[in-house]
Amino acid sequence: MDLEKFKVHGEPLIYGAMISIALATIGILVGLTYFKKWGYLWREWLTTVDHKKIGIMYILAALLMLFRGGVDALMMRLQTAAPEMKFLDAQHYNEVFTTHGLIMILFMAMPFIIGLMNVIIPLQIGARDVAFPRLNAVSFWLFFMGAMLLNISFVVGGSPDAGWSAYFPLASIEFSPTVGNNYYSLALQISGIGTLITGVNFIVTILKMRAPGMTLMKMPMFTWSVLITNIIIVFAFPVLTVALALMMFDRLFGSQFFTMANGGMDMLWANLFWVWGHPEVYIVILPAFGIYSEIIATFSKKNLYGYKSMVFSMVIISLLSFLVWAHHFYTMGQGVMVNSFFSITTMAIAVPTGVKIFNWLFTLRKGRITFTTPMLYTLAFIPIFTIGGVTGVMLAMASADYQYHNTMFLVAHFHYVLIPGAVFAVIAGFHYWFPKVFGFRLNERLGKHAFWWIIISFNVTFFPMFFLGLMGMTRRMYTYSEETGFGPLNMLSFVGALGLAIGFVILVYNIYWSTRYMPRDTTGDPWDARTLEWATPSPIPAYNFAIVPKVKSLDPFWESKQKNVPLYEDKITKIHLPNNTGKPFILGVIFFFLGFFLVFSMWIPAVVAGIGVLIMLGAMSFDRDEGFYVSAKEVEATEKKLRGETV
Ligand code: HEM
Ligand SMILES: [Cu+2]
Repeated sequence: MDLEKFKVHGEPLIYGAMISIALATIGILVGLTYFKKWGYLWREWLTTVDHKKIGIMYILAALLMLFRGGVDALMMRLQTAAPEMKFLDAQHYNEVFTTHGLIMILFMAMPFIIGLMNVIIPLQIGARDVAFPRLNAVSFWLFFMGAMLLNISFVVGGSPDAGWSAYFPLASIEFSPTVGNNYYSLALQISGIGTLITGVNFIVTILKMRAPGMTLMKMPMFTWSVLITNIIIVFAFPVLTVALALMMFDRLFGSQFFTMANGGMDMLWANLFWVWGHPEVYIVILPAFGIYSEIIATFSKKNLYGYKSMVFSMVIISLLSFLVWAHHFYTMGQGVMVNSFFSITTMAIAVPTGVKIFNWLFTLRKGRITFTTPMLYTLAFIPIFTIGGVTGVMLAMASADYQYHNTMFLVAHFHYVLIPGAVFAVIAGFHYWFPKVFGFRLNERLGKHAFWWIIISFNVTFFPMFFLGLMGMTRRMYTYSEETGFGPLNMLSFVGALGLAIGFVILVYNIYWSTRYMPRDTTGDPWDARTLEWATPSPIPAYNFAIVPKVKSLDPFWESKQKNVPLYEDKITKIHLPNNTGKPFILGVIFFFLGFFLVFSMWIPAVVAGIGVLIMLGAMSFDRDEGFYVSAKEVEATEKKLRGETV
């Protein structure tokens, strides 16, 4: 066999990455063996079907990917910090911005959101788990293995290099002959199937598993946003599935779907990609709106202003999100009528979004506001996201976009939308729900330090990019000459990126510090919050609610505290829970190998792995799990212990 194709050559960076990956892997293996943790890892995590643990694994993976995507970002900013830098060559710059974009959106923002939604949604609706706990584990392992597959591309065979949007013909085998874009088509496919399954699982969970009395219009806003998001997932992801399959055929088997010759259509890719890609942005941003709504209500001590219009505007946004995709390529020549249509639909999205912004402002009005860390991120989100939105309307004007298109102005715009609209939200949600999951708060002082570093540095990094774009600097440009005058603003942006890195380091340090020193919270409700998840003890027992709550109003927990409305009317009885299973993990591993073999066109191993997948699917279909019961006595004892009473 030709081993040459697995190797990546040339850069000290890559050798460095190889060595650090090898060292980290050896470190983890040795550590697990030394501390005898293999059994624990398998029993408690790899085979778990508990939505809370699956959620935590999603979030850990997302934090890891935030680090990877962040290092990519720093490398890009260093390379462009001054004219004629020689840090990365053109090919590596291409690979770095491609993996940065892919990882940040698909393997950081989305899993972070899905992680929070896993942990919180069943609690918010008063359920004991998601509708299909085992399928939930399948979702996680497919996502995780897809992410790993993309990540090894940097050191095995080479990364994708045609941008995160992988436009054809650039991404075709002719112009991108390395295995990089094979990784793209397979890694995204595997994790995308996982996401699609999540979509189905959460729609069913929210529609069927709500506590008695919780009508649709009594659902917390985060639950609403997640329901709508998962409906978008179910409609958008199949488009990606098909597009990626066709891409794989083109690259591996020489079909001609997206080529420019033999009847292929390169523009078809751009259309399919963005029919998925634009809704995808809303998949990460709508849950963020939900998170902010919860936080604003809690820390203003008021119920959310304009509940119905909040829901209605999310529904409108979700519909419009499918009708705007061509705004990504006004310049590709589809004519005035088409461009006008997409221009108008795009600008129309600003209306429901504006409604939400005003609702948040009205919720704040006359509220008793406490400036906690999650609240600070929420308050910072409002003006920063508005800058993103307003520049979006500028880009939406087709004729003006002929100037802005593919310049750094666009890069500035989408970071101004995505970072407050997704990253700040997950950080805020992380701080907000952390005590629920782990039973203690994160340190507020460190949290605020990190906040100021991140907020200020964010603006220092990205605001100059608006001007760079207007000066004519295009995106994906790996270097420029002195005469362009792009130097100083790029240097400023690099300094900002360093500040962002410092902010994130403080954030991670805070997790470490708080784990060691923060006092435990036994109330289960450290923020005096409103929704049902806060009615459980923290950390949350495996069965969530000892007694399923009865819901009579919006913000039922708040009502129960304020007006002494009882939440629980039944007695504690035995609770039924599903057993753990190793099959989803094994399925994920086989999928990983199937993907890997296909990337390198190793047909026989690929067929074997494919058969392995089918066998696993068969085995899982005929699996019968009777589950097990936790006795009423055990439930009572656990409740007492978690509430800090002695048994
Ligand atoms: C943490 C700080 C971040 C920095 C400093 C940063 C920096 C950059 C830069 C400089 C580029 C453009 C490179 C070029 O066109 O030459 C870029 C592209 C991109 N970034 Fe970020 N970024 C950050 C975070 C994020 C986040 C959180 C997301 C998404 C959630 C994101 C998504 C993207 C995407 C989709 C691209 C386009 C990639 C492509 O052109 O194919 N970035 N980023
Ligand atoms: Cu779009």
